[in-house]
Amino acid sequence: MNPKPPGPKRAAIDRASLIIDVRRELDQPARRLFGKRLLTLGGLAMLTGCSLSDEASVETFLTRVSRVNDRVQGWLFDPNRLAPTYTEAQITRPFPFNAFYGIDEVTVVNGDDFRLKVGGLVQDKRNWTLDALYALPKAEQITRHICVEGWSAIGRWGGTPFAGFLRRIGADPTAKYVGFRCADDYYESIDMATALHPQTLLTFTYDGERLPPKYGYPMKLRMPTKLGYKNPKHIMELFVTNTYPGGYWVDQGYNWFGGS
Ligand SMILES: Nc1nc2c(c(=O)[nH]1)N[C@H]1C(S)=C(S)[C@@H](COP(=O)(O)O)O[C@H]1N2
Ligand SMILES: [Mo]
Repeated sequence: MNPKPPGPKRAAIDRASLIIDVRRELDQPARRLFGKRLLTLGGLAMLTGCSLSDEASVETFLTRVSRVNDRVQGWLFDPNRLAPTYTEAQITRPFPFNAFYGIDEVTVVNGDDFRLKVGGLVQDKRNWTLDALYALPKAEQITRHICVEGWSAIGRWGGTPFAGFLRRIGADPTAKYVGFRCADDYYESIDMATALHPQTLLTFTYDGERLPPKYGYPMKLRMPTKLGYKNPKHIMELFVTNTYPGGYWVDQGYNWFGGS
């Protein structure tokens, strides 16, 4: 965490004053775009590589925030820029499991009679069997998943580009949101620009194998431009809408844009 930037010394890291400092930093004119879409502290800590539990100074954290801001806002907030991809050797093994419940309570969906429901502002509302989904054009990527709880991990997901799927069902691309309902009562929603982002994949495999229950069988929407909680697992239903659908964590106070 060197070199030491100038500025008054501050003692222990205090969450409240950190937030105030980050806000002040982001209020500067050059930071405005980023400020509007303020990341949570957890997300910022992850992206800066600073652990706020160590002795790192507030000043250094803020310097990193500004740097990350310039480097990251491109791919995190610009629908045309790409998130970094990684090599096979960089994959985190084992990839962590996370949900709002423990791993022994993972939802197991029966694939045989599974049908993905599609609704809202789409022309073709037919349900999809897994075989029909597996027959769609394929794409795979190795990207970093960042969880606001303070960990990140690199994984390899395979599936079909979501933009192509939305085109196929005749989704209205001028609609504001795509919402998701999951088998475990989780729900999420994303903005249309992210839904159409080239790296947004509807995924059916993890590391070359069928997605196991813990990682979201039968499918997970994988968006390397969004933090972990925006990436719904166990998707049962999706819909296109102009009515803000919210999300499981967002409705408990997390930032919806969810670059955070
Ligand atoms: N259906 C569902 N999707 C979910 C969650 C969940 O609890 N249920 N948790 C989210 C969070 S906070 C994270 S970090 C990732 C974890 O995905 P993983 O188990 O594949 O690591 O799933 C996201 N999607
Ligand atoms: Mo998460």
